[in-house]
Amino acid sequence: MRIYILLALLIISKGTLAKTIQIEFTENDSYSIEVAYIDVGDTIEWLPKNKGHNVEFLAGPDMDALPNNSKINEFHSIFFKTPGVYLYGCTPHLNMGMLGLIVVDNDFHNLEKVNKVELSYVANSVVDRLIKIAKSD
Ligand SMILES: [Cu+2]
Repeated sequence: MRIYILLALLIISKGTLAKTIQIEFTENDSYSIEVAYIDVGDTIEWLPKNKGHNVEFLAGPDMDALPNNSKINEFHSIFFKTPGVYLYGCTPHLNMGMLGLIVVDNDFHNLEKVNKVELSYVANSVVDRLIKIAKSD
């Protein structure tokens, strides 16, 4: 009996275990993971492996309360508690296409708004590409 309870507890804790994903700033002015899939309760950490980059949120499920931006060359960590699609970029390079997408809980309800964020021609084409990847995975 005791072993079954232990097993059940193990399964429950494994199912709800929050994870942390690490994304690096690459030497090619990009993020090492362009499209990240996480669940509510997970954390993303951005590692300043290369200089001159940061994280600036451009869209999310709650446009009035976007996650915090980071300073250039700083480690950044965000805990995600709202399902939906998040778009972010590097402040000095986002119009060159240094952008990333995060999908929380496989929830695409705010995709239209993400797609409507006004950016440069190059950045918009990158957003289109990232959305295509996100929807096909
Ligand atoms: Cu950058």
